[in-house]
Amino acid sequence: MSIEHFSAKGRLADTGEGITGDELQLAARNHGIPLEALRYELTPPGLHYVLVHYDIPATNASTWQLTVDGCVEQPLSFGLTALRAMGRETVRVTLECAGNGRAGLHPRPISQPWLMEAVGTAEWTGTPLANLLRAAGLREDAVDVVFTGADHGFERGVEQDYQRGLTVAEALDAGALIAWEMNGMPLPPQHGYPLRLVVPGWYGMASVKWLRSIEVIDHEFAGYQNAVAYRFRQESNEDGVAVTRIEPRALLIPPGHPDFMSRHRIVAAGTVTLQGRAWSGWAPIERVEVSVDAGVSWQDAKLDAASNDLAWRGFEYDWDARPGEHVLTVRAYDESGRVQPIEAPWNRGGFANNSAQRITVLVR
Ligand SMILES: Nc1nc2c(c(=O)[nH]1)N[C@H]1C(S)=C(S)[C@@H](COP(=O)(O)O)O[C@H]1N2
Ligand SMILES: [Mo]
Repeated sequence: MSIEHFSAKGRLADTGEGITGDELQLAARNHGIPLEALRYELTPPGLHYVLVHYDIPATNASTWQLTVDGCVEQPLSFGLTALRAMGRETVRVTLECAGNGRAGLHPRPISQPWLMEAVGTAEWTGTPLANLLRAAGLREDAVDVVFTGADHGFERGVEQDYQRGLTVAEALDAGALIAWEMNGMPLPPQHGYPLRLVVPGWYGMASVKWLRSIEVIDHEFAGYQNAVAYRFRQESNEDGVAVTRIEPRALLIPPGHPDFMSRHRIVAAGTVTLQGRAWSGWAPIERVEVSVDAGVSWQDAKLDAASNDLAWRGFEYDWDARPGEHVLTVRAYDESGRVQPIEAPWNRGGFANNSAQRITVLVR
């Protein structure tokens, strides 16, 4: 029996097929932000979403080494103390998993079954990646930069360390950080202790956790997570298009109180201040619209002051809630002209499904 036996290829759920045991197993490991925690501008670490492809590796900060080598003038190796001497910045970043929204697609790609909660915002402290690359000195033949984590596993039969590549231009210009702190504390194990990459504006897969190696190569990186996994495709045999930056999305903090099983909301009649947060990895948020009649009519929400361009922005809207059943929905616009769709187009990996959130509310 071979490794491929376990998961030869990605599968789509059959019509009407409920969440499978494999999906439940992933969902129980990889948790989302409880939507009420959108109330915190900075997500408390335990409430930030988590996505780990394999296992959280055993790591040791006191002996940790990060190497920078390949097409560089001077290969370098850093322990944590030496890395801290390379400069320190703190950046507030909203991270979102590229698979967020996957479980809402029809047909449903079988994988981590996110609804819409795979998001969080943290302040990451570390050294700018560009500092390290400049210290090592990029050679003329440098094309891509490959980031390798300490975690190891198998995916569709392919054995691998978790690795992602960026082009040299992306690595220098994206504002990426090699972070050792999250919200002023050492990284928690599940978020990459002791070191991780954070690539602001990009879907989470780019932000390699448990970072142990940065290798500059003279060709396009063809590793599994770039060339096979994170690509927009309609058919499994297509090359597809790389998944990169975060599409705009707005989420409401669900108002009132939930019904335990359905999570439908029960709200007292009167003025209800709806609040939420909106973000985009392409450009700052420009506008958020709210609909309290299932998308028939839309009103502008009031935006909070922007904290910075890389983190979500708060919004609110006063709703005159009348007795009866209502469907609330929101959508975000960014300054690049991107608008959040009511129904995002389908793709086989279930990536970037930013279809507008719908919340059913019973007003009493
Ligand atoms: N080494 C390593 N880095 C990784 C992953 C992983 O499985 N291994 N998962 C990626 C994915 S798909 C996402 S969405 C983010 C999640 O980051 P978080 O768990 O800190 O929210 O980490 C990314 N970095
Ligand atoms: Mo992800």
